[in-house]
Amino acid sequence: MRLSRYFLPVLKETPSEAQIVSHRYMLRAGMIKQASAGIYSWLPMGFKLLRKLENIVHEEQAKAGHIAMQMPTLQSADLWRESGRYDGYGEEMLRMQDRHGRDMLFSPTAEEMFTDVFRSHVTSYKDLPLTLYQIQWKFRDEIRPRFGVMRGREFYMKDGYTFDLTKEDALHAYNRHLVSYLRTYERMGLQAIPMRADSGPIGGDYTHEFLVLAETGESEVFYDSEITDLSFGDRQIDFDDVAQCQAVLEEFTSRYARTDETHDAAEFAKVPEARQRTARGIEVGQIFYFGTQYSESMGALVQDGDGNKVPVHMGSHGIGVSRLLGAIIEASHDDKGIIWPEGVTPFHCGIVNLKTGDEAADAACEAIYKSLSALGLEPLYDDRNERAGGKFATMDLIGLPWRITVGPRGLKNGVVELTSRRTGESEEMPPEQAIARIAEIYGVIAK
Ligand code: 5CA
Repeated sequence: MRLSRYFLPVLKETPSEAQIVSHRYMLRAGMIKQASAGIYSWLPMGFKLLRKLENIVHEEQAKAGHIAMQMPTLQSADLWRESGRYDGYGEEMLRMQDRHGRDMLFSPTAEEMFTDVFRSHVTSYKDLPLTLYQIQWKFRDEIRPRFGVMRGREFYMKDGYTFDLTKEDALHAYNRHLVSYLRTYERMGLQAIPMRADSGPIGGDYTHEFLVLAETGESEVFYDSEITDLSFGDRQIDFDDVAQCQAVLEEFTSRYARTDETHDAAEFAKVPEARQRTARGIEVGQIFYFGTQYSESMGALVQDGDGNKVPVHMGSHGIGVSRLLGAIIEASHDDKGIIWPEGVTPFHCGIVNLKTGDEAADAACEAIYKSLSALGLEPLYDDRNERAGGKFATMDLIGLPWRITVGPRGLKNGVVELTSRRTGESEEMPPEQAIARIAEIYGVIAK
């Protein structure tokens, strides 16, 4: 993409309504624009990033054997009356009527819709296990939307629903989700710690929230510092292997890690004092096994091996996709702007032309741009006729991890400059070498 032809409405001033760094940078970098409280228009770069995160989620879900589909955002109230949740959901549910006076709502989550699809089409245990999921806009009329996409009213969520014959199978589905989520967050450059969560009125021990540590997080968290040494890395997982998934779950959940909702001071005191940590965290996902609550109230029954009709065991598993963008920025920025991890960056590499109009500089930038594009990478070429300082400030703000700077003086010596956004370190080298380095970083073969 050539910046002169892109739509990147960068703001010079820091918007006064933004209280936290991710909100400020998302507005300043032209990623989002508030449409009304807690509702945002996703401008091209924000939209591109949302798609990147969504793709990572889809890829990791596919590896775990989960099946994508899509539900409508507007749903009939009748289904929610069946499950008993329509009246109880309260003011967070946005309710409306259609022209025939029928009660409708904008989906805040989708247990009912998925249970309804399931009961309409699945009748036998032979079709289990089954995990269906979607990535779809949700609406919750939050009383205090704030911090930009962190606590929106409209937000983008991956929500998955598991259907199993037995509790044991359903717990494997739970473990599988935990493992798959760990991989998903790591690919986004995040450490998200599974913490014992509050299961609310339904009860049970089987719910974890995933929290990214950040000063601006909304939850207070308590944990054993050993947890932050764990990393999933590139280990190979067979998602059908019950013992393997269970072992990963135990590895990542056996140490003390809880939010203020489930914090138990007496238990925490058992952690050696030097390892006790109190911090703040951003909740980027939750997994939940809830048994047969919905399948019983909505009649989602299957025939078991003995010919009896039994309610299926269910779980629901969510990732806050739009919130994740804010969380990544909170975890990865400096005072000049965002620093995208390579796995999610909107463009792989920036190209800054220090002297647009200079024949040699224009030609060199053009050649680098074409070579990177030919490798299947997406460079962002700042070809505007602007001061170098302004170009650098924009690149730093939007946070591309790598930048190639091209100017007439360097070209006389046959070199361009390759700069890491994270370390700020620059190195001079011939253009071909800079291209090869970028190709290597992103794991493509430079021709
Ligand atoms: N049905 C279950 C799981 S599928 C569910 O709705 N879980 S949830 O309420 O925990 O939401 C899942 C994730 O969505 C949360 O972990 C959080 O990351 C994100 N989320 C929830 N509310 C908001 C909001 N108002 N703004 C942005 N993200 C949100």
